[in-house]
Amino acid sequence: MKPCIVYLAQNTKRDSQYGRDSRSMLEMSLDLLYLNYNDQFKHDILIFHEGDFDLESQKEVRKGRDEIKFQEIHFQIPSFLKSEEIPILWDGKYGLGHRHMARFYSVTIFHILSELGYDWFMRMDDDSFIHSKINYNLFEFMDRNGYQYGYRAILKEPQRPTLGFSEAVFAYIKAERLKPKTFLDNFDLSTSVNYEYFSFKGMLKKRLTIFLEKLLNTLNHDFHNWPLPTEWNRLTYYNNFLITNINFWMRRDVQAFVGHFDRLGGTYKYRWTDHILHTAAVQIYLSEEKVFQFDDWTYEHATIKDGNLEWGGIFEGKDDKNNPVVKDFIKKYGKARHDY
Ligand SMILES: Nc1nc2c(ncn2[C@@H]2O[C@H](COP(=O)(O)OP(=O)(O)OP(=O)(O)O)[C@@H](O)[C@H]2O)c(=O)[nH]1
Ligand SMILES: [Mg+2]
Repeated sequence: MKPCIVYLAQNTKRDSQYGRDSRSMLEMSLDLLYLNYNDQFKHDILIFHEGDFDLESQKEVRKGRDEIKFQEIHFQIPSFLKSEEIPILWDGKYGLGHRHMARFYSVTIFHILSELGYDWFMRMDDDSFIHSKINYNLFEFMDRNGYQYGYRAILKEPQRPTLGFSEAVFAYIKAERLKPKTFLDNFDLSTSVNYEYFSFKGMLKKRLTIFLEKLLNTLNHDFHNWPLPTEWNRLTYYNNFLITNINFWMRRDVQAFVGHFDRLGGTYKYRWTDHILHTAAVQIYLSEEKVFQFDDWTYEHATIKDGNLEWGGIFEGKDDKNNPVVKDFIKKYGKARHDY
């Protein structure tokens, strides 16, 4: 087993997307990671950057911790997309850097790490903070239990950056005649707007139609489990912390799926981000028992704007009750927000 921990980082006191002090957050995230975990386990930590960490800054961040290695990368819009179709600012707000980051984590990272010889990785962002002591090796825990994808929290993604995504996934699974493992559980038939279910008659009609269509599906195509198309519930893995097996992502079928969505260009055109693609890929190709939610340790990932909690928050570990960090955070910003 050759695991690593990965950051994508920016050496700035004010990042262009959110105006945050990325450099200080990175150092704080690393200090907590070492204090609570990596002092014990000494995994390699790769910090990807776009050339803005010079040797002096690298030394300052590393602080003598030899496991930390800096890796320079350069982002560009892939040549198979037409750059004139891609908005410089998506919705007048999200710059290209944010979308490069999304492509990095949903497409390129697996190849880069695989070529470097790694078979597992854990993702941390500069605004990801582990607040509890973790006394077991996270990678060995995953491997020993047969898990391939681990996450810490679930996020209900807002509708705007998912428009068309689940339909595109549907198109793919139909054309490829796939039988998704759990992705389809996230389509709630009862919320369908195609039927007049406000009256008793309407409800009966709806149930009967669903039953008949399902029956027809089963009779005609017993290889699949496609439901009637309705709204996706948009529950996604909040993947600013994740831990996954790279061999899963390098599987031929998973690569075909990821490549298909990369070529569609939805990341750049519609801001279909890395966590919605991860969620779909994991839930199409991995059965439930291979996906694991950590809940024992306390994790913080919060988007704070003008002193207010916009998104995310602090997620208390069930084995770390009464951590003062949690109380202080909630007192200042309130409970975690992960539902739109
Ligand atoms: N080098 C580089 N890093 C980036 C860029 N955009 C984001 N990152 C880094 O990628 C990681 C994830 O970015 P975030 O801005 O936290 O994105 P996010 O988690 O989707 O957004 P929030 O949920 O609001 O935190 C962070 O460590 C960022 O510093 C970029 O344009 N260039
Ligand atoms: Mg973040």
